[in-house]
Amino acid sequence: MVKAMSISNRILYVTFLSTLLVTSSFANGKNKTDDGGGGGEDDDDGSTTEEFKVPGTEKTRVTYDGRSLIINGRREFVFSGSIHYPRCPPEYWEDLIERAKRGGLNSIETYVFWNGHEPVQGMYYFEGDYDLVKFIKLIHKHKMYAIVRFGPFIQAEWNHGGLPFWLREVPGIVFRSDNEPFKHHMKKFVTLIVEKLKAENLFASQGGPIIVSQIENEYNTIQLAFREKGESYIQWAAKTALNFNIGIPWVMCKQKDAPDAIINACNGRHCGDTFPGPNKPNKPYLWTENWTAQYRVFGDPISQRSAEDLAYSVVRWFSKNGTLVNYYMYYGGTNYNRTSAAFVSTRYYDEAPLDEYGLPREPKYGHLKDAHRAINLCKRALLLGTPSVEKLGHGLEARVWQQAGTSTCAAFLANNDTTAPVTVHFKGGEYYLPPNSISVLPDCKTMVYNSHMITAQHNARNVVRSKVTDKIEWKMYKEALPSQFTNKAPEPQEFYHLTKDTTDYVWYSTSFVLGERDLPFKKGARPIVRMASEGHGVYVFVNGEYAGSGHGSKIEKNFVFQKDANFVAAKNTIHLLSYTVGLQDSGAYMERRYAGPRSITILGLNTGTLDISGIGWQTLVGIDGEMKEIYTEKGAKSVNWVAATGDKTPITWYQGYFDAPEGNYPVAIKMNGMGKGMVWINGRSIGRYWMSYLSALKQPTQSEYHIPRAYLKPTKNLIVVLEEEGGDPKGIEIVVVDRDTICSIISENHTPSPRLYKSVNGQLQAKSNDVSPKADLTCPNQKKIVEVEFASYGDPYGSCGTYFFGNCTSPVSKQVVEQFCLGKPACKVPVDRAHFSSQKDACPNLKKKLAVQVKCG
Ligand SMILES: *[C@@H]1O[C@H](CO)[C@@H](O)[C@H](O)[C@H]1NC(C)=O
Ligand SMILES: *[C@@H]1O[C@H](CO)[C@@H](O)[C@H](O)[C@H]1NC(C)=O
Ligand SMILES: *[C@@H]1O[C@H](CO)[C@@H](O)[C@H](O)[C@H]1NC(C)=O
Ligand SMILES: *[C@@H]1O[C@H](CO)[C@@H](O)[C@H](O)[C@H]1NC(C)=O
Ligand SMILES: *[C@@H]1O[C@H](CO)[C@@H](O)[C@H](O)[C@H]1NC(C)=O
Ligand SMILES: CC(=O)N[C@H]1CO[C@H](CO)[C@@H](O)[C@@H]1O
Repeated sequence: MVKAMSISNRILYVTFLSTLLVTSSFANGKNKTDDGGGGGEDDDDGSTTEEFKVPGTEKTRVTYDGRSLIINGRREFVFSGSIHYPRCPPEYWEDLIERAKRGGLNSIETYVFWNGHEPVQGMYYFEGDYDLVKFIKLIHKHKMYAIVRFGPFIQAEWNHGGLPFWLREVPGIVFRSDNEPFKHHMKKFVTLIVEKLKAENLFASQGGPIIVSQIENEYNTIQLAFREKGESYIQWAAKTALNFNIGIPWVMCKQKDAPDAIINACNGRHCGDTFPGPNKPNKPYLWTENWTAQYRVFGDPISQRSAEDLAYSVVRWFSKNGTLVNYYMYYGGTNYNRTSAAFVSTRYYDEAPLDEYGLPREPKYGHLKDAHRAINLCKRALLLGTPSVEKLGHGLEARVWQQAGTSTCAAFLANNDTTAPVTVHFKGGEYYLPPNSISVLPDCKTMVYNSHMITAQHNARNVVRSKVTDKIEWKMYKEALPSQFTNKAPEPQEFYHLTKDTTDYVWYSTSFVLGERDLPFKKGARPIVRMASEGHGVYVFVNGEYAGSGHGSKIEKNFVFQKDANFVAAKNTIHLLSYTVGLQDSGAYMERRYAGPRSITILGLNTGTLDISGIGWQTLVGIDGEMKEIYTEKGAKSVNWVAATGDKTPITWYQGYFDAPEGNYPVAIKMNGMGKGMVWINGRSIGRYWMSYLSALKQPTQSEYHIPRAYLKPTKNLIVVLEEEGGDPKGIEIVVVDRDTICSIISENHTPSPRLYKSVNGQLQAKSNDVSPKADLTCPNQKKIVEVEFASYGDPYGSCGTYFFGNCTSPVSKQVVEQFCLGKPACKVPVDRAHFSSQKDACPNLKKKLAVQVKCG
């Protein structure tokens, strides 16, 4: 519940409210319902705003001391999540912000994306996906705080780390170091953004939502490369930031020597255990990037960060003086068009609490929400008390926060051991701690949360072929090898210098004459074309025939292509279609990264190796279909499309039409049978796909690509696919995505849920007499439970979507769960022997677990 809103509403005050109102799905309109996962309860932490007041700070809207940020005179915890506006169409911003708020966040963090705002020097863009002001205003509308990281270097797996390409061409520039050209442009852009936000009164000092800003980003990682210029640059950056006088604190993450007034913040996975602390006693513990998973590059296998591990580190952080956490990412979204950095996949942090489609990924979303509740139940002890540490044994530790002279006491019991559960004794009580877990006792007695005992529901994502879009009639347009070029030089010219990052492609071509005596005499022996490239990939054609392809990787962009080909005793022509997949986003001297072919030789000739690197190379920037914009309705008319034959010719365009899939669920496209390229929907690029780059597990890194419903019309949507390698589009499927499979797995010795507690004047109170463990299930979107797909009371195992029976299961498991749940939008099934032991219990000594999987519909 929102409380104490007596202060004028220009002033921001946020408590951790959760309401019953939820938009039914990321992709649809206005229907409101509950998200499930135990949401919907009253999250009142019972603390009054009065008690967190800090004398004499009312005038400054946001300040800080060694304990916390002080916002409008009060100490606050900040639970923040990163959502990047250009990684999501604006149609969904509000849904995402609401969902983040329901996940227990009170703040949204974003970077500012310079190369989106100033793609051409002096030409600014703040509309559509780049409407930063609108995004911040929506955060304000939902009474949340905002953290803005100006960069302007942001890394973020974003093309060129957010720096515009034109910046590379400023004479004498060295990025992120002490030199006039860089400082001039950096200051100019940051000033522009600060002024823009100021003009809209968006800083907290003006009554707006922005409470913290950041200048630069993880600079310590490259500082040494610039020697004394690194030091003077960071001093200058600090001074520049402070001189804006925006009345809110500035941070620098991963900057251990952040100049004073600027707070050095931690980025990492386990800041509670790795952060050496602020560099001055009057700076609070802030955690600006807590990685909710790991971003992926093409070629990577699936990676996960478990909800348990994430919850452990967040609770640990707050138990060790932490007062602000930012989940990086809370919603990752999509790198549309050509916005991802080198080799980064289109899908970004899909493993975040809100998945790529904006659907809550359970149990991560619910379990973190519970962690926020549990921490808030300790708010008074944490913010008004003092800490002490008690060792309870090897790897066992109690951190206790007590307010002198009162009964206010909160404890955090950690078992930092990767192998064994332990029962610990603490203040006369006994507590079961699974390995690598931390428990929260808001009154130093009652355990309301343990990071490794999840009471929130789980869910599984279903990807279902759309019925409506079963068949797309594909037409194709094959690109011819170019014969007209725009540039000529002795050697192949540097790639980025040619493209200026307007396209992924450059054609390089040359020709040379071979005589009879050059070619091998041996029948069947063919000369080999060998090319060393600085990246990222190439398609090679010899005398009009496709010879093959090669590419580098995120780690090693350079590669060597080598393949035999059909050379003739006459004039031979080589065409190389060289490509890149985004600019690099990190490291020192980013302005000096190069790509493209470097040296080309013909091996296996009778007359020895022929070096053709310097014999004259013509170039053409971009490919024909792209230049003619044949991915738009209008541009499509400029070429001849014929029925697709499935003959797998490289550099072929495909087009077709489809109607919007049924229902309101998010939509994606599965690129089965395709190699590499890009997809456009009604003229808008949904990003690069790369199916042929397999991970070590022999799987594509990403097979499904998000099509925002906002890009779709009800009927006749134009889809255009550029296939570079030669794929066959007939395997492509349009799919709809849901998380209507929900689950719970819970044991007899689970902690109760923090949802069952509240704090009344700082005293912990159970909301009901019954706090025993229950499988707690709520369908998304007001749906009802239509089927119990799995139920076992005994020793089941597995995860949502794939549970298995163990050695002992109550024969009435399914029947009991059906009685509790079938036909209902939500249900709670007690993990109680009385319900499940209709007959004789076959395994009375077993600690029982209940696993339930149901389908909502
Ligand atoms: C919202 O719910 C109403 C009633 O259940 C339904 O008729 C309507 O189609 C729904 N609208 C959307 C956008 O889902
Ligand atoms: C937390 O802050 C207190 C008071 O400033 C300090 O004594 C203590 O060392 C800090 N704890 C950690 C884990 O840094
Ligand atoms: C666990 O404890 C060890 C030793 O005290 C410490 O070095 C490590 O950082 C801790 N790890 C975690 C994840 O808490
Ligand atoms: C995609 O990026 C190109 C530049 O790389 C730009 O010209 C184009 O407008 C972008 N298209 C969309 C739909 O954002
Ligand atoms: C079932 O029993 C077998 C043999 O006692 C044991 O190896 C196995 O781990 C048990 N399975 C489960 C799920 O407990
Ligand atoms: C290890 C890891 O995930 N690091 C990432 C943290 O987030 C920043 C975003 O700015 C990335 O650039 C890092 O690579």
